[in-house]
Order: sequence, then C-alpha cells, then structure tokens
Amino acid sequence: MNIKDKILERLINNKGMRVSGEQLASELCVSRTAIWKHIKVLRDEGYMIDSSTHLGYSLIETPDMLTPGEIKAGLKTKVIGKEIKYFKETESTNIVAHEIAASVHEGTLVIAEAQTAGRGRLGRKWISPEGGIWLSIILKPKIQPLHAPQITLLAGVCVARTIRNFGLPAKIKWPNDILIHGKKVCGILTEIRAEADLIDYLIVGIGIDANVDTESFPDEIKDSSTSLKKEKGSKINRAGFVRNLLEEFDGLYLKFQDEGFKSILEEWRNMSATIGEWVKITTQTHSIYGEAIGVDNEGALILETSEGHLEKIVSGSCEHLRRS
Ligand code: BT5
Repeated sequence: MNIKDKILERLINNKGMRVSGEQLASELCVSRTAIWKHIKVLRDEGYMIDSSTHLGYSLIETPDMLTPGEIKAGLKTKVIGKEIKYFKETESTNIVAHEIAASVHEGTLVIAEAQTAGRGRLGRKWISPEGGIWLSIILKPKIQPLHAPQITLLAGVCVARTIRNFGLPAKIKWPNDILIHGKKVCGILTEIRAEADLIDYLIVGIGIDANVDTESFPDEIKDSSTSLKKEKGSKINRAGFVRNLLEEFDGLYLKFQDEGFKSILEEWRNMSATIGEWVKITTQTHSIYGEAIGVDNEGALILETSEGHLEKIVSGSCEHLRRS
C-alpha cells in the first residue's frame, strides 16, 4: 500500500475523529509536509478532509469512488485484491488484465468507474457507464483449461452471495448471469490463456449494474436488465460492495483450491434460476430445447430434451422459456 492509501485507511478507520499529522508522519516514517501533500491529493480526488493545525485531520465525507484506498480500507483477503489497478475510464478491464496478467501476482484486481468498450461473450457489447462496478480479477489456478467454466460458476456464487448480503434476492442464470426478480443485474466473462494442458492465467470479468440508471439503456435491454439501486430504492455503497465481493471470492477460491469444485456445486444449485426451467440453448452451431435438470461436476448444464434424451452443454447462451 502506498503512503496516500495508508493515510486514507487511517482516516477512514477514524472517520469523524481527529488524526494528528504528527502521529501520521511518525507512524508512516515521512515528514509532516509529505502528509500534507498527500492530504491535498486526496482532497483533489473528492475526499472532504477537515484540518486544524493543532488537532490534525478528520475525514468528513468520502466520494462514491472505487479507488484502491477506498476498497482496501478494512479489506480482509489473503489473495484477492492485494494489488489494485484503478482507472477512471478504460476500454475494458478485461483488456487491461490481459496486458498485465503475465507480470502480476494472482488475485490482482483491475477496476474502472466506466468502460468505453466493455465486452460480453462472443463479441457482444457490455454497457458500462459511471455508477456501475466493472472489474476483472486475474487468477492463475492450477487446473486444466477444460475446467475453466467452473470458475465462472464460482464467480456467480460469489456475486449472488454479495448481492444477498446487501438484502436482495439474487439468483444465477446458467452460465454467467445474475438476476434479481428475473432481470439481469450482472454478467460474467471468463477468458483464459492456456498452453496445452495448463492455464497460464484466467481473467474473470464481472460487470454489476450497481448505481446505474437502466432506464437509459437501449430499448433491447431496458426491460430485461435492472440495477441494485433500482431494486433497493437507494444507492448502494459501491466500495463496500466490492470489498464484500472480494472477501467472498477470496474465501470460495481458497475452498475451490483445497476441496475442488464439488464443494461449491450444491450452493450453486440452490441459487440457480435455471434448474427446473424449460430453456433454449444456443451454441456456436445449433439450438437445443429442453428442461434444465442439473449441472454436472464440471459445471456443464444437463438438459432433458423433449424427446427424452439427456444432453450435456458445456457452453452456450441460455434463454428461459415459459412452460407450455
Ligand atoms: C456477459 O456477456 O454478460 C458478460 C459481461 C461481462 C462484463 C464485464 S465488466 C468488467 C469486464 N470487462 C469487460 O469488458 N467485460 C467484463 P453476455 O452473456 O454475452 O451478455 C451480453 C449481453 O447483455 C448484451 O448483448 C446485452 O444484451 C446485455 N447487456 C449489455 N450490457 C448490459 C448491462 N450493463 N446490464 C445488463 N445487460 C447488459
């Protein structure tokens, strides 16, 4: 953590109280002038910090931003989010993650306030205005490339848990959407770089419509999408949400490494909006209709077709249909 983030962490932990400049300077082994300069930068970033020569600094208000300092204040994780690359705006956090993946530690987070070329699966566009949460986590799991879809399901459980922690009834639509009351609030894009049988790195891109106005989305998705703000009736604390998400991810990813994917499956099934539904699956080559009856140990969807055959779907787009 750099000095500015350390100052911010202390101010956040003592919000509303005074933190003396002299104490900060001696704890962080820098001069009082250096502390003052960092405080000035924090103010420029939108933090309201009161200062008095004798009593020190006091944090009055934090901006609604996803800066590393905001996210790291009080973050309890072992691997995820130890390193954070922050952008006010970037093309796509997944693109940045690909660029840096080889040279950073596992668990590094790339996060942006807005994306200009957010991407979904199969070249689809992901709308990413300010107010959302657009992030990518870089992982280096020791699994075979064919098991990568398991990480998408793991990420889905983490997002659904976090949304539930915030009091909303999230469900997972296979393979990569999180829904609230049947509407999409989050999409997950997992991309890998692999050689032969080993994954070099894996990027989990997660997009959450947190405090965005989905009413301003294009007509095609206006009615099928929603936001946390809309469902809750008020804005959520985005930095707090990201912190919680990273903590859920950290815990579940370690469990996945220790105990394998099976340990996550039951929770996924319990949160699934897809199992028991009649669905249309579109793959690269064809479409299949049937009832989703389960997910196997690899994360593939098991479908019972109208002819009574069992089909295993490893990847594809899934549409929930009404029962006739
Ligand atoms: C996804 O693709 O749902 C994966 C989305 C992943 C986005 C994250 S944001 C951080 C990281 N960086 C990136 O560049 N991407 C990841 P897919 O299943 O293909 O769904 C895409 C479809 O969802 C689009 O074709 C639209 O119909 C719809 N859509 C686009 N933007 C949306 C939004 N903000 N909220 C809800 N639906 C959206």
